[in-house]
Amino acid sequence: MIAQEIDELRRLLHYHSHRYYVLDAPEIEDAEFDRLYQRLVKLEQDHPELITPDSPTQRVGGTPAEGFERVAHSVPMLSLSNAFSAEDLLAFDTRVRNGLPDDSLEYVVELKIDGLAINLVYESGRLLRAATRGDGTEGEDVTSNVRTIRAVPLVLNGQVPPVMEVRGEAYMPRPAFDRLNDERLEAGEPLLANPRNAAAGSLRQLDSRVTASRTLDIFVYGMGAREELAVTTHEQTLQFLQELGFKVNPHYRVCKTISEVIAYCQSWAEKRVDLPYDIDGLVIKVNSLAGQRQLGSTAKDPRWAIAFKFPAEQATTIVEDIVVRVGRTGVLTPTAVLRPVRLAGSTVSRATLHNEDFIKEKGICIGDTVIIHKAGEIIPEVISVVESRRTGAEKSFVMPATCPECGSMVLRIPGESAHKCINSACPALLREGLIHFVSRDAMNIDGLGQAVVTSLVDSGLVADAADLYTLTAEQVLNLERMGPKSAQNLIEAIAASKQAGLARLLFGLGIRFVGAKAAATLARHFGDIELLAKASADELTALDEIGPRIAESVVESFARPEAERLIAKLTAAGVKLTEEIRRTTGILPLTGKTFVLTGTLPTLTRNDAAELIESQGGKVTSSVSKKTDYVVAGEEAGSKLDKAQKLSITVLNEAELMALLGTAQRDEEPSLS
Ligand code: 1X8
Repeated sequence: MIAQEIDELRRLLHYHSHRYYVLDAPEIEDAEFDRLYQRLVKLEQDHPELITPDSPTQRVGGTPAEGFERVAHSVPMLSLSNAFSAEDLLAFDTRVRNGLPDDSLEYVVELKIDGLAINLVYESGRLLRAATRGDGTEGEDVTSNVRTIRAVPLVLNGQVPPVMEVRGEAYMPRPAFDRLNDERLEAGEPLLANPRNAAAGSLRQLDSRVTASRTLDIFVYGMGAREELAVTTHEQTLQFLQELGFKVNPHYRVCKTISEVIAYCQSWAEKRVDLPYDIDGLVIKVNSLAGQRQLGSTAKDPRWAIAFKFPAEQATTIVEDIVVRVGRTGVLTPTAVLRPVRLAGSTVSRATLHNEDFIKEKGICIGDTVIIHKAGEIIPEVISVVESRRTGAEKSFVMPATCPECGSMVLRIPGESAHKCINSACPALLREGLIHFVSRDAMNIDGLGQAVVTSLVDSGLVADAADLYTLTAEQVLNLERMGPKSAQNLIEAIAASKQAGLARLLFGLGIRFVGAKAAATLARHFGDIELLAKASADELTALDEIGPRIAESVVESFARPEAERLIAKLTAAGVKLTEEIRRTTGILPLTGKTFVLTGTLPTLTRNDAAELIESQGGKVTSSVSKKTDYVVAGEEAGSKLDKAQKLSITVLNEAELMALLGTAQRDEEPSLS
């Protein structure tokens, strides 16, 4: 009687938890589910002899394990070979077609879940064991932890073979990951780098109660050991697994051509961000199981499947060394030398460590395993140290007390995290300054890479930026690894850069705080380096987007005697030190403004005034309306002035008009070149 009720409750709970956790389509209220669950708990408490391991109440074990036992997989869990491009997929298709000549080939394309591969062993339809992939032959027994994943059926539906191995990927959904990290932040615990690491950590808990408190999920995608089944394709395998009660990812597609496969893969590159879990690519498999058998496997991976990998945004690698570079301002920047690793589509071997504080904060040591990502577009950065990989052989980093370039003293700038070489003649300053001078947004000199700049500086041929312009092809040819053709090209590229103009030149000079934008503003306003060099800080700050910090730095830079010498040398070399005064947007200062002229102005004729206004983009109309911006009024202005006052439109006299034009006009003077 009691046994019957217990059976019925288990059947109901099994059914509803499948609806809830696997199908994401509950049929009953949570409260109703809880009521059934509590009833079962009660009955089992009263009749402990009736408790079975596959009861829904038995997902979470009571006592922590000592460690994880190693278990052998009866069929090895192979890895997959990788494809990083459409070409790689085409090559895969060619290999498959060579191995399966006369087949009507089909592929199944599935999402590649970024989690942990798990092998589930069922005996007579009951979950017997769950193991990690490990080295592919032998993994760790994580049964008690995997049992806490609600989407893992403890009992299978329907008729099943006596022994079955099911493979899938356990993962942590992104919302659960965010929640977990929020909690850890609150508790002052170190944050987890990504959902994958969080899932791995959760599954490696010795206390399954901790695992149970973490939301993990699973998608299954294949089988290891299997008895003879009626299925003949991979697609049928997926459907069969679904019928048994497993969670199969719904986004799989059967494709008849590799172009279709490629298009489907590419479509996920963008759609992936909308998924509530991370995928790191797609898996492409030959659909026919007979075809799979015919192709077989290499020692490492099956020939009938391949993983198409998205460019990774994060990667794990080892800090082999920490080197210090001196930048063009003399600031020492520590850089991690990494064991090369693929990241976001390229191979990365360095990451910036910014400064000493950053290294201390992250606790980065030489020899550490670290997780890196790409900050912005290009520069890789270290996110965190994988402390569990520490061996004790790691070495901590100390900022050098002397400059690695010139041996001068290094000082930490008070109030900043930067360390700086105190030698204003440090060769690094010249070299790095030149590298900046020739860079794309500055003088844009092709063929002047770091190596060439370094040899130019080391050989003494170039002691400042102006020296570049007196180089000859013969001198350049004498540098290492320079052929006659590239020497000639370089000289031509240098000559061409003479016309780059003041904005690029100013940016290239590397004046502190003067970025490309400020340089352009200054160049367009002053038009000539001589005028800029004479400008006061007040004149500079009067300009839009030029603050006191930039102004002071500009004034200070031009006050130095070296600046005067450099300008003289650049002038002598024929480098253009002017800029046409114009606006990048092509918009004139009075564009969009409407004027009405009325009365007699003291000196300007009406035509003159109109021409001046129009030359700066303004429009002159004859009647005053709400759309009028200014009314210019002279002697004997009549009704138009009255109307302007009624509509609260700004009224200008001639002097005020000239002032309005004047401020704008100064910007518009032709350049002095
Ligand atoms: C790994 C994964 C596979 C699939 C999905 N996610 C993965 N991480 C799949 O087949 N749908 S297959 C696989 C492997 O064989 N190493």
